[in-house]
Amino acid sequence: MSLSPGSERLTLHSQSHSPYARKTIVFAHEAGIADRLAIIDQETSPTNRNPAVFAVNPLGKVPVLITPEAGAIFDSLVICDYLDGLHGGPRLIPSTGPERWHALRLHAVAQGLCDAGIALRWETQRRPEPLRYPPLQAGQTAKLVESYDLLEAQAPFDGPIGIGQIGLATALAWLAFRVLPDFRIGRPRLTRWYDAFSQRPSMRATAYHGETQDGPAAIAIAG
Ligand SMILES: N[C@@H](CCC(=O)N[C@@H](CS)C(=O)NCC(=O)O)C(=O)O
Repeated sequence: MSLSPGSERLTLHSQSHSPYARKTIVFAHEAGIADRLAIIDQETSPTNRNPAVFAVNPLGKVPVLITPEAGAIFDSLVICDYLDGLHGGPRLIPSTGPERWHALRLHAVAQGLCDAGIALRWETQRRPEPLRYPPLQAGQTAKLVESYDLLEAQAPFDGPIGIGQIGLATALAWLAFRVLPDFRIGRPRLTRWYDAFSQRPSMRATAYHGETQDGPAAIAIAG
């Protein structure tokens, strides 16, 4: 495929089961520039070092976008912000006004859902069983449930599609994919919105697959 000057492909270090990575790819689809991304799938875990990812991000996390003018950029919101400057359509991250703060706040809740969901998975599945701490599991679950309730009551679902909705849809899809606490029960408004958003071509083209690859559980509890 030949691309016009200034439209060279950009390498995205990604992961087929990362909600943060999927957000950036759905964002590119919604911006009409998905063909600009050359996606490289990476496995990452804090217990299983991936040197190729550490070479571009000292945090060892994906997504990372390699840009011609600024080198490797992360995290997912920064990548979305960069991608938003590559297309001529309406901004998906509003640049001013209340729309900006509503969109970024919704994005922040979505980001927090992913963070809490990952922390919960550590406490329920990923950490060796003797090292799990039930109060932490309960605390992370509470963050998910409180956020679902807030979204059901208040989320602004009727505006134009942007970073908030993209982040939320990819977060909820990941929570369902990992069978974490169900956001659907008792939340018809959130469920209706999610089911409709999930039918968008950007979501249908980017379904999650794959398993987390943690390192061997090397620690044994003494005693
Ligand atoms: N705040 C980051 C989070 C990125 C992140 O946690 N990515 C996970 C994959 S879902 C990762 O690479 N984790 C590896 C690690 O924690 O070492 C973002 O929004 O991009």
